[in-house]
Amino acid sequence: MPVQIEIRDRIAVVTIDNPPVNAMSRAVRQGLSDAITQTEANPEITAVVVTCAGRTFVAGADIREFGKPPQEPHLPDLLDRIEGARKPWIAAIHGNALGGGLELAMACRFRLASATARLGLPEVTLGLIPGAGGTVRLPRLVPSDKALEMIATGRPISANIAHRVGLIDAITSGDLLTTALELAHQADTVSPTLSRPVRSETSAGSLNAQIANIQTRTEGQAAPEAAILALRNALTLPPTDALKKERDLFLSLKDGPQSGAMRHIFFAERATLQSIRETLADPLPVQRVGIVGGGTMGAGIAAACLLAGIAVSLVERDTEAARAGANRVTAILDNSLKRGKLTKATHNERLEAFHAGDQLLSLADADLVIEAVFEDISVKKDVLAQLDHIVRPETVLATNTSYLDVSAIAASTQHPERVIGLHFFAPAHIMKLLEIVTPKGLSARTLSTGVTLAKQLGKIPVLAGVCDGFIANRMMSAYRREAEYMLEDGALPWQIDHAMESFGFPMGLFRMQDLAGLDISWAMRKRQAATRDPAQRYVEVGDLLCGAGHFGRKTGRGYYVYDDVGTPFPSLEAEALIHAESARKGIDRREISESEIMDRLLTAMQSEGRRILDEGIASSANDIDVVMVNAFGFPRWKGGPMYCSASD
Ligand code: T1G
Repeated sequence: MPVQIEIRDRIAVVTIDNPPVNAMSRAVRQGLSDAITQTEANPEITAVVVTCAGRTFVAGADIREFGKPPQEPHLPDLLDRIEGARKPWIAAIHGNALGGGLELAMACRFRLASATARLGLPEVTLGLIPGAGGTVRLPRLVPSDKALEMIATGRPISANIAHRVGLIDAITSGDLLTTALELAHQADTVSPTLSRPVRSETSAGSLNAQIANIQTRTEGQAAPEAAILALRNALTLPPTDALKKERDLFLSLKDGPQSGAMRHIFFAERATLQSIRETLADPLPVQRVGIVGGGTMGAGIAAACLLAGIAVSLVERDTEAARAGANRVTAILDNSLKRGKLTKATHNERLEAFHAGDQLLSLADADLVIEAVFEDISVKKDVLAQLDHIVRPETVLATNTSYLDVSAIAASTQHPERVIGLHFFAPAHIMKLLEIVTPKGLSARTLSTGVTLAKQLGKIPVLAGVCDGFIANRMMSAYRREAEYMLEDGALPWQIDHAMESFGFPMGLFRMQDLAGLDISWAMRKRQAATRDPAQRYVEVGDLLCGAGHFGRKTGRGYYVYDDVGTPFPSLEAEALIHAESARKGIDRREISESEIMDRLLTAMQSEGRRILDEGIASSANDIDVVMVNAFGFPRWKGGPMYCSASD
């Protein structure tokens, strides 16, 4: 039974036990319904404490039920019964109280949380809004600007902040249930949430400014707009009217395309290891990671490991480079401290676990070493050849290459079975995607160690076979090629970028290339020149820009020109060059609509995605969607290129 009742000293303790996250499934809702009936009918009981077994309070409705017709008892009705119960309910929260879980807690008379608990309404990240009273109860407990932020962004808050703003009534560092039982007798003194007035500290002006900011940042997304409307209703309408409108908004979003797409990505991000779950061997425990190369990537990877509590030894070619690398790493940790992501004590502890130097020998005791040196296969092979003689036989050797042949790199070492590709995305301590590239001969233990490290770092691991660009950069090359064809056919960079940004990409392709540096893809094209199919159409615009020294933002000029604060403006020189290339190739330029631009880009992504699947480079179409959403900002509310084609 997912809901148990136990009576202690006239207090009913209702425990929800539905692993792994105590999702509010139908069985749990039925169990709670029975608990309400029983506790109300028992004259011995004076109050009820609702708590959860396992690692967390209720983490929300059971998202897996959303694709099916809603089943009774419906959560809103259940929570109304709890709020109206004669015996006051007390929520004892640990772990995460999210979505329907926080809504349950807000329907209770009193909320107690452990100091490490987190509370939030993340429904917008699933293309939804709270559907069980969350938008109506929250502004009665916290100021409306905090309510708006929580509902419209989905970002959870800590127990400390929740206590400070009034979302919870008490925090405990002691035993949660014991404290809840002690406080249960106070619960009767607190009025039911819906009977309270909305908190009105926030002025209409600042709320409207906050709303405008949210609308700008979430343009094209239905859920944040609905969240704003639901909150406005909560602030202006009687609770019962606001609740009805909230439920209608929730149901319309739940059956809408954007929520379907976002739920697809939610589960796809958690299923990327589906194909190897049964075959994962015991991983090598990773307590200390060695990193060779302290540039942007090496330092970012070092910071990611330190932030995850893993000790790091970073090695550069000389002391000056080692110091520069160390400074990059400490700057990231200092920023995490400043942003409250680290306490001072943890910050110091992480710095103590970090060493930088110029001796590869210092990596002798590393459990896993990642090379993040210059993207040249001979340089990488040389580093791994030296490490072969320095590290322990079982130590895993990883390359961070973004497109080079990992099998060839592995084959150049004495123990290829322990070599793996770990392709991080810049900035490595922030980007969640990690491509795990699996060369020939990889041992099960090496793969399992790489996967376990990815999870320790809080990354989304996606398995990729060895090919030029693995999944991410190969997909990018495909739609970049199509975009460049359109430049010759009649479109201009800013038109293509606008089409992509209107579709939902945070930044268009040409602006992104200018930002990354046009010389990076130029180097790749020069490397591929010898093996390029001469029959394949080739666009020289990028090469000509680079040939003129225009590498994008870093040189002040690329497809765009940049003012001294980095604002991009269409480059007339690039436009003239594009027109000249069309003329040189005898192409009659024509208008290309934004819908055609997106159709051609999506088709290029889908065709390359199907080739990647046919070649076994990706395990599933879902993995390709996860890569595109997490590497290049494909809009989550569109689900990814493969999802788009499936739902067309
Ligand atoms: N429903 C069903 N399954 C869920 C789930 C949920 N809400 N949350 C997690 N899982 C599964 C997940 O798929 C995975 O399954 C396993 O649990 C562990 O998850 C009515 C309408 C809670 C922070 O959006 O954010 O309430 O892969 O790997 O890293 O108004 O899970 O093992 O088979 O993520 O420790 C609102 C979603 C729902 C929270 C834990 N709630 N979950 O992270 O574990 S809508 C959410 C999370 C709602 C109400 C509305 C995270 C987590 P498997 P995990 P984790």
